[in-house]
Amino acid sequence: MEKPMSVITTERHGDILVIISNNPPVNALGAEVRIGIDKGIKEAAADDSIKAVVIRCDGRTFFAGADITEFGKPPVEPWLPALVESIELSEKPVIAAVHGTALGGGCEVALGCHYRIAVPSAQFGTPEVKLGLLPGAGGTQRLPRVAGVELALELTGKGDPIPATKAKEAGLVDRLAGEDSLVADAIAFAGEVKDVRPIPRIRDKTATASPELFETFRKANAKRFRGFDAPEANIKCVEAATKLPFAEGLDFERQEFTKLMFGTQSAAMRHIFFAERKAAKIDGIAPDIALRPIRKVGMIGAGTMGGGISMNFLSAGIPVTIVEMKQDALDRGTGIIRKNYEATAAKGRMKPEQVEKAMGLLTPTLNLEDLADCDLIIEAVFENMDVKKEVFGKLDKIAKPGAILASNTSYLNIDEIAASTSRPQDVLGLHFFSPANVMKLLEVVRGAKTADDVLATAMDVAKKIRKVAVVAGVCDGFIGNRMLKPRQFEAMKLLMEGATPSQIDKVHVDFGMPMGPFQMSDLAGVDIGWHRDPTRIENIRDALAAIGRWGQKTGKGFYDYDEKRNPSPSAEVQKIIDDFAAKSGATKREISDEEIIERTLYTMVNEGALILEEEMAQRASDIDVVWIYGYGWPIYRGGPMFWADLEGADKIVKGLEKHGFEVAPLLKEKAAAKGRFN
Ligand code: 3H9
Repeated sequence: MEKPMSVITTERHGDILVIISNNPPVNALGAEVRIGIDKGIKEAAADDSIKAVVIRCDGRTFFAGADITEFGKPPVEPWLPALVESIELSEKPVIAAVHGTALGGGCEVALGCHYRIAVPSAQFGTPEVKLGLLPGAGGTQRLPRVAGVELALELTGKGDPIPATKAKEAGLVDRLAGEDSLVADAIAFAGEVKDVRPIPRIRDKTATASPELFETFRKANAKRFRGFDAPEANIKCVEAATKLPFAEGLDFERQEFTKLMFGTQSAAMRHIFFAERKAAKIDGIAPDIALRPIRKVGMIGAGTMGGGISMNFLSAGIPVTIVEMKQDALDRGTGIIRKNYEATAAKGRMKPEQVEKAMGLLTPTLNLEDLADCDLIIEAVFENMDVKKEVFGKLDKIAKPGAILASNTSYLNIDEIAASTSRPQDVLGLHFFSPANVMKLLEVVRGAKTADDVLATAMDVAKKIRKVAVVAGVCDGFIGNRMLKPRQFEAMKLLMEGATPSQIDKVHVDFGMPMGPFQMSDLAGVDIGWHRDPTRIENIRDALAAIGRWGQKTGKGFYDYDEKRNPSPSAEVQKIIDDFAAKSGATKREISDEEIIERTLYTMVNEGALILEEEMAQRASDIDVVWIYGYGWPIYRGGPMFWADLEGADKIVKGLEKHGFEVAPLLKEKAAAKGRFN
């Protein structure tokens, strides 16, 4: 987007000076903006004919925060905290006129103002915690003083915004403007308050709370905050607002902010913020390429995946025709979709009429020909190449010209599938992750012949259904599952050499993963991919599956489970492991946690390097996005390739070589050049 000539302009409306920011796309508070506002405030102070000031933004939003691209670069004055301070200390009333999203530093600018007026659709929030930070321009000190300690904890600790209507109830907003008359209403408001003295400043208020409030908040969110540094820093700062005078509170906030800003967690989370946005861009394809319209979607298969995938489109208001082979499977599938929606409604996250609206967009059928008018058809049938080829062969005859044909395969060759049609340019992979209506990741698999506009349309559709999409090339398991393989393989080998499932899982959970490889197996089903022949026992998994240890669903897998699904180590499993180890001649030994990291996580990085070398991912940050949004890699470690940069490529190479792994040339190159992936 082109920058306007001057990002800050001023206008006079009688004795009111209006400072206007126009810094697309989101009015981030970069140096030019800060300098301009500062100048405007000084201009008002120096001019006796000005009685009050309004600060507002052009474009789609009020300031969406500090300019994150400036972080880590040499600071340019005025720094945001100083600017907020100079607004607050202005001897002429300053009014913030808010539309869109007043986020982070933007919210803090509004808090520095003496009055806040907002359109009802505006949102207020301090999402810094999601970047591993805290509102460092006085937000942690002013929010509790104006909106109460409880709300300040929610806003800063969790980072989710609140609507202007709620902000008004909390005292954060003084007045709601008409949706289309913000500027006029703000100027009128300024006229009303221009002579009011003393000028109301948030710094003059006090924040009080019972001491238990903080502990209760910590406890209630312990699971969500596990491993993260920023939530605790936010809590401590809000607590400081209740104990320290304002100026000392600001000092405390500054110290905590600086610690976070120069720590690795925030660097990782900022990396992911930009990585997620970069992932949407396809190298070599013009961003303005004409897209194919997607007005109607066809879904083949009403099982868990098909149903979940359909829900994404229904929720986005896009009609879906869903096909099954048998009536009972169709009824079961549509029944589950309804049940899922009703469960969401029961939790208050959807209105009953929205459930009906979504269900009204669903057309169940047993007839594949009913997909003839669909713009995008997604296949989610049994994971078998012959079955997929047959389906695509049929689709080729049914689908209208230009329809996009997608497979939800998680590892099969898209080019081979595409070759069973006469239109391989219209074919690609859309690999959703289970549960498909919940998981944010979508791997968009680009076949050798996939047309540019087909790929670009798929990326656009992904955004419409609120997925984070990453382009992957055709290879076994694409990006995510391909990297999972060495991890699973090594985890099994480690069992034979003396590690236990709980030791390996603990290392992964301590690292920040939601669960370890064996906990994941038990959740997904130990029998997944099993050949279903109880007499053929080739590995530990076969042995467990053969005796019904299928995981949580049968009450036992790698672990034993009680009625509440609490796991405990199993003597039966240990015996199976020991028997296999004895048969293979492996000598058992003490396995260190370090070795588990080297063999299960360094091997993933190694595979990631191969993926980059083979150009199966566009960039290292795309791999990070896959692992954050598809597999629960802790966001504060920035994804496997970002983490590799933190560990250092040379350390990873040494770790891999120690255990005899073949190291990817790209990884070796990085190690030799002390280079980074990101
Ligand atoms: C902070 O304020 C610290 C202070 O407390 C203390 C300082 C001392 N800076 O998301 P979109 C870019 S920390 C720079 O696709 P949407 C973004 O990269 C900040 N760039 O749009 C993208 O670029 P591109 C606290 C930014 O409509 C383009 O804008 N604030 C910033 O889906 C469009 O973004 C936040 O954390 C930024 N602050 O969503 C808010 N924000 O086109 C972060 C965006 O090249 N921002 N960009 O890919 C957001 O949450 C969303 O962008 C927003 C719009 C909801 C505003």
